[in-house]
Amino acid sequence: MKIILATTNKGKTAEIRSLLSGCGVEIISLADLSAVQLPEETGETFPDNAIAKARFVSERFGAGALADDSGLEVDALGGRPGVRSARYAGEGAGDEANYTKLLADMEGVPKGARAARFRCAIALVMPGGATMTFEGALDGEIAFSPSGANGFGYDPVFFIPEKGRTAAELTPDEKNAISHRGRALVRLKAWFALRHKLT
Ligand code: ITT
Repeated sequence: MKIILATTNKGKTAEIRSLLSGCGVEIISLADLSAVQLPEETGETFPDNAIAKARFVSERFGAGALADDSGLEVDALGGRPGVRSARYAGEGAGDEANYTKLLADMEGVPKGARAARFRCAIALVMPGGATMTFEGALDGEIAFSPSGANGFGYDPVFFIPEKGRTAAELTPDEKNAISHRGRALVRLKAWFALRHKLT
């Protein structure tokens, strides 16, 4: 079965391709097809946004498609930045601007009230429209200042109590083993593996 990945991000494509090897799926990157503009991420939830992107690509090419959406939810901020994580400090804002705004918004919030989680939703839309979503989360808390140089996004201010470090202080392998994206991908892989066994 051929599945188009609704991202032009080479890192994500390589990661998903290697994870799904042996499951009877051929992953095709959007970057290898004619240029398409993915729909704006206007949904209110991560699954909504992932489904919108996967459905768009599935209908456009008449094939199965996979898409993901992820972000950070902070309890003390009522779940923000949530689906607006990438543009929290404004359209086109960089990682540092986003986490600096987050730290400013969290000023005065004491340790013990700084719980947060990364969430990831992966949507699979089959030719004909059948749709499934797979989700993963990583619990942590917002640090008082950034530390660590690995990763991206909010990693330097996302402290993981079970590791005693921020996500930016983990190696890529350590992060992948516990991350929201890693966990959602494991669930997706289990579904493909079962399907492969049954067909
Ligand atoms: P796409 O082109 O694939 O949409 P993106 O950068 O928008 O790439 P996501 O939608 O997956 O990536 O993530 C949205 C934002 O959530 C991202 O810009 C980060 O700020 C934050 N985020 C998601 N996963 C993260 C992680 O593992 N570590 C740190 N920040 C993360």
